[in-house]
Formats: sequence, structure tokens, C-alpha cells
Amino acid sequence: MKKFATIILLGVAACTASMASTPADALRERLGKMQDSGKIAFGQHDATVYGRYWAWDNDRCDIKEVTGDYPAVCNWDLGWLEIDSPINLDSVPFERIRREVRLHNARGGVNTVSWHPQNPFTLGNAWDKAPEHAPVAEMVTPGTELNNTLTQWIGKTADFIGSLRDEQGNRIPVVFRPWHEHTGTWFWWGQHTSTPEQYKQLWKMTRDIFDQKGIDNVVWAYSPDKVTTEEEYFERYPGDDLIDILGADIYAFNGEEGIDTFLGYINTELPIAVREAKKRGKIAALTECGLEGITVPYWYDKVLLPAISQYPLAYITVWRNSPTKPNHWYVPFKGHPAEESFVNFYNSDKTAFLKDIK
Ligand code: BMA
Repeated sequence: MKKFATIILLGVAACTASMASTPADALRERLGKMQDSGKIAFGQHDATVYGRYWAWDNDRCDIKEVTGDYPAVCNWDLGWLEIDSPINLDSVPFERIRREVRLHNARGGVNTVSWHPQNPFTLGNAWDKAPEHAPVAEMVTPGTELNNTLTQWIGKTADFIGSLRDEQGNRIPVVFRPWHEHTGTWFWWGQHTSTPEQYKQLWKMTRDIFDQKGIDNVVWAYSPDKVTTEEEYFERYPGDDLIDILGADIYAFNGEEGIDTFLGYINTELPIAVREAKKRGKIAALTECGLEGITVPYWYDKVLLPAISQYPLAYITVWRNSPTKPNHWYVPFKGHPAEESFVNFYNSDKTAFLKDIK
């Protein structure tokens, strides 16, 4: 009798425990809970490797200097990994990225990964976008030289992501967001260089390569730039079987004058991502956002916070605080006029930083 009761108890425990079986499943489940928490997790690109006035220090972060906390989400970019460079396109060593992913994971944070690959046809950069420089049709056609190159390049990102391990040797789950902002025309994979079918093939090819290598620590994010209709949002969508996160990259431009335009895009595109994510059992996120230079001192608590807090998003990511590129920062550093606004944003019960998601 006693044994029977124990078996039943064990059975109940197994059913109520997490259903996650791969690192990717665990992260998907976690992001789902974050989305349902009523708080939006905040993230930044390259947050812990350089900031407005420093570079490459260990354990340093502009967000931490202003709020006392780390971001919940750290983004890393794999651009140049494909050409076997030891550093990425913004000079971050890939070994440093590997270490930072491990550190942020150990702290309890979430890591996301973007990719600005070179142009496989010209070997120019991701912005080498003229249609005659970007024969995507050939890239996605098996047997061509370009397809071979791209297959190898994607394979390198798969190997790198698969090699991200914690102290115990377990794979660290990450969100991967390749082929982003494809509704624009500034990258070689933009909408001007391929048909929707060819773009979807790029995704299919990417997923196939990761799957063939048995990479099980990736949650996949789709992130069109600003769009105004559901048709546009999904015109090049690779399919529910390939995508976990319905994202959006929506930047603010033009200081105070641009606020209404920014809000217009937020209130057009986020409802699509949120509604469809709910319907399809996916996660919604504002995968890139920000106002370069944060030229509006009240931007974080009076513009961004009210704009996004009505939407159940798992997270928002802003871009980097560059120490070298003029006016290229997205989070206030110590002494920046928007510092107080960011602290208010941090203190809001609608936002989550590392301490809130641990
Ligand atoms: C852009 C800028 C560039 C950078 C690129 C990839 O938005 O920040 O300076 O090289 O992203 O990180």
C-alpha cells in the first residue's frame, strides 16, 4: 500500500514538474512565464563588454552603474564569425562572447544572439545590399557555390551556439534572431533582393543546418522592422514550425518630433505580434528598440514605458552604448541627462531587470 502511494506521488510530481526536455524548451518555457508576469524584461546589446566611456573591463556595465542592477537580457552579435575572424564586427572577441554568455547565464539572465553576416557574394558587409550584389535565389539553391558558402557560414554559427556551455558542461539556451529587419532594404537579405519564398528558404536552410547538427539550445526569433499590416508582418514569415518568438524591431528617430511616429508604429505592430503570438502559442518581444543618443531626457519613463507596458511582451532589447561611434548609445550612462528617467523606468513594476527574473 505504502509503495503504491509512493508511485502515485512520484507520478503526480513528474506531471507537475517542468515539461522541458532540451535547453531550448527550458528557455521557451521561461520566456512564456516572463511574458505572463506583467513585467517586461529589459535587455541591451553588448551591455557587459563596453559602454559609453569604457571598453573590455570585466564586470562592468553602464546599466549597472546607473541602476545597481544588470539587464535581464544580454544580446551578442555573431557577425564575422562566418569569416573565421577572432573578433566580431564591433571588435568583441568571440571568446569573450562565450565567457559573457556563461557569466550572464550563471547570474540568472537570458542571452540573445543576433547575426550581421558579411555578404557571401561580394564578401562586403551585411549592408552591401544592391540586388546585383545579393543573389539570394542562388544562395538558397542547393548545389551552387554560393549555397555551399552560406551552408558553411550558417554551420559556423550553429557550432558556436552549440558550444555555449555552463560550468557543468550543459548547453546554455539562447534566443537566435538571424535574418532580421528583412522588411527593410538595408541588409543584403532585405525584401528587395528576394521573393518571399526565397527568403523563407533562407530560414529553412538555417533551421535544417542547426537541426542536422543536433543543436538543441536555440529559441528562434523572427523580427521584421516597422510594418503597418498583418499581411506585411507575415508576408515572409517562415512558418510556425520554425519560429518561437514573434518580434519587432522598432526604433524611435528624430527626438521629440519623432515621438508620435514612434508611438504610431508601436501601436500598429505590437498588437499584431502580441495577438498572433497568443493565437499561435508563441512569445512576443520587442526585439530591438531605442532612441539613438537618448536625445529626449524623459524618453524612458514618459515615452517608452507607457508605450510598451500595455503589451504582454517577454522582453525588450535596446542597442549598444558605443565608446567610439559618435552619439551611438541607447541607455543613459552616469551623468547623461536621461539618467533619472531611466532609473524611474528601472523602478517601475512594469519592467524587469536581472534581480526580477532570477
Ligand atoms: C548597428 C551599429 C553598428 C554596428 C551594428 C552591429 O546598428 O551599432 O555600429 O556595427 O549595429 O552591431
